[in-house]
Amino acid sequence: MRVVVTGGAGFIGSALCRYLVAQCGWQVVNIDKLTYAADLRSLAEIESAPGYRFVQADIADGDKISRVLDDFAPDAILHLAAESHVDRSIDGPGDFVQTNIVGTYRLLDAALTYWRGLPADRQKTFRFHHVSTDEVYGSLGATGLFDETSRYQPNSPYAASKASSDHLVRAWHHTYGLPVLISNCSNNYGPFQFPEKFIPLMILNAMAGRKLPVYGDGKNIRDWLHVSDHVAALRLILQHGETGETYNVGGRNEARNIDIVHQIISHVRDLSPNRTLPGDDDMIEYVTDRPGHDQRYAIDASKLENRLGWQAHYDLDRGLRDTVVWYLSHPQWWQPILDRKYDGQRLGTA
Ligand code: NAD
Ligand code: TDX
Repeated sequence: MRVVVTGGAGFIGSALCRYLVAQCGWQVVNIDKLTYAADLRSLAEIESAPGYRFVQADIADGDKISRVLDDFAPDAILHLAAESHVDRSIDGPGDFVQTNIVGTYRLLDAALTYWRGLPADRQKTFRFHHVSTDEVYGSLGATGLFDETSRYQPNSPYAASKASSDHLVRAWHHTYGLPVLISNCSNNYGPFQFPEKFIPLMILNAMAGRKLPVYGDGKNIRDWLHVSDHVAALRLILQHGETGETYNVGGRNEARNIDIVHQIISHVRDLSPNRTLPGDDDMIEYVTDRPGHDQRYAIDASKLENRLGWQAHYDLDRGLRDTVVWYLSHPQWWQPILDRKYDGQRLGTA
């Protein structure tokens, strides 16, 4: 398989490129603009593999994207490039509208032109796979799960921009016949995640003796999916999913934020006994809640499990422990990220 991955220098995209090149032996061209969230060092394992190539480009640059498609002639596009952090979307929604909506539109446009130029047999097998989020469905109460028929009710600017991109992808299938797939997944975690996100931020703060900032009362619930389970699902959906369909991906690992924080502290204590940590309550700081903070996300992944035979391998406790081990043993990856300044400030000091 020859595939273009967009956003392949980000957290999930880099895991996907490593998996497809190193484990599946696929040819991959990674297109990424290299925003603050990108890190080419996450691709060191495959950077000199013959099947891998990196192109720096903005997905909104239709001409450049078209040149890559014509030159590489992929069998599929896996679209992951996005602005991905909810808090940033609240402070500055413009980049989210530009990349997640306008960028997806331009990418679809380039993909459609490319697809129309393919011979009939390759048109049939080509796929445009759009990677999206469970946040498009809004927030759940104490019970219930999101499935593929759940109503779209995005609450944050990020979620609204991803919902818009899902609708564009769907329309390009319905109107123009582009063979698309959409997957909506829950919160990912694992190695190489940028430390503005909840789990790596809490791990690094605990390791450094900094306060752990918990929004609101800490009782919001997320459904955690290990990134390696996610990339395996993406490959399965791409190869065996039905075009025009949506697949929800979730690890059946619901947890309250505050419980994750306690688990992380406990793993850090356990795995680095030479580090003296104060009691949990002295490490945790309850801070002002995120505006419009969704209460609960939870995914029903039975369509993917029953039709395509996917299973999550990680339970949350093992996944969290492995992730703490990874951050403890990779300061050379995260220290330069913490040392950089973002809009004049270091991460975690806002
Ligand atoms: P990330 O922020 O770590 O990486 C995003 C990547 O996209 C970066 O490398 C960035 O440089 C690139 N990018 C941004 N704008 C671009 C543009 N205009 N052109 C080209 N490249 C651009 O994000 P992630 O966590 O890896 O998420 C990947 C995808 O999965 C996103 O579409 C996100 O919405 C979706 N998703 C993420 C999660 C999660 O928990 N992380 C959950 C559900 C869905
Ligand atoms: O410092 C923090 N303190 C805190 O309590 C941060 C950064 C987060 N939180 C809370 C907010 C959420 O309830 O932790 C939870 C997880 O927060 P994030 O890591 O920001 O993730 P979330 O907002 O749930 O969105 C994530 O999952 C869906 C990804 O960032 C999105 O890209 C994805 O679509």
